[in-house]
Amino acid sequence: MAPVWQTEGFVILPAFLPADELSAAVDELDLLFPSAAGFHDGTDPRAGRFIGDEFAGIDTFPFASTAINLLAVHQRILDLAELLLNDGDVHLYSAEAWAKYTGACDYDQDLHRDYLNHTLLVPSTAPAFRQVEMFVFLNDVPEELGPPHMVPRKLTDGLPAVPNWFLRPEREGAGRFVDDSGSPGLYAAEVSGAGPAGTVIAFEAGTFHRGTRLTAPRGARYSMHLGFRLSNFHWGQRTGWAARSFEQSWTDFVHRATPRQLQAFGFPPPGHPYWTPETLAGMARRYPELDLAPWSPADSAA
Ligand SMILES: O=C(O)CCC(=O)C(=O)O
Repeated sequence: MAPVWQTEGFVILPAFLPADELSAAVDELDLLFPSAAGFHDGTDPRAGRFIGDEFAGIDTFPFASTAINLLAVHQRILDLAELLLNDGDVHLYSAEAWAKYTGACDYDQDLHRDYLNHTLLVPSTAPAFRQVEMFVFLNDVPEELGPPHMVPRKLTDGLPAVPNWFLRPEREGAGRFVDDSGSPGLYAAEVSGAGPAGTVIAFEAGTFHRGTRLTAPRGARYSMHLGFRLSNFHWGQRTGWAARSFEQSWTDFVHRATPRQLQAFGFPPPGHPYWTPETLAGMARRYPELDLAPWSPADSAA
């Protein structure tokens, strides 16, 4: 898996999250989004949000469901991030949940890399400096439900950082970040990420890809989009978790998360000098249901 990710720039892992480990999150999808029937029958009052803007279907972490929050840092997801980044100290810098519905808007995108809003810098091909993004399917995503399409790196390795959008043939655009010369070779080389629920598509921030159209009648696609980097690579950013850490959904997540999951958000690991009687007492007040034993000096020294 790791060599493929390095040569192709992405790896598609069908049903990487087994159904029984996905079900708690899937069962709570309705806390975030309308069901397919609720959207298409117009019976869900939240349906209007999704009309006309593909990005309006995105919720950001912390989500309204603790099970979905926990899934973003599921142990298999963290294992994968550590494997692909070749290091045990990974940081989750972005977590989004996304609902798309057939007919709500045009989900067909032009080929692009995501780096313009995932790093202050540009992607590096050096294995030590990679960021990994992941699409995680929460339902089955056949071709008719708009899976992302990926372009193998061997076709794009010679392309400079700018332009970043290579428009579909016949489309016109302007600006230094846009190339509208057609790029038929890139579109012909696309690999579909279609797969069953639990599929993870892991890709490097410099890998070209795009969202595609939903055509299935009364269709809905639910996914998560995660971004990981090594914790000391501070230039890889998209959000700061503290900005919403006063919300109850964050506290509910913290109360159920493991030290490893919390470390992915920036909690210092057990044994770190931050953990003192003073900070532990404060944390006990802020997060009254969090078991602080793993961070207590006596425990972590053991
Ligand atoms: O949701 C997808 O399938 C891909 C979306 C995408 O690539 C993007 O919005 O940058």
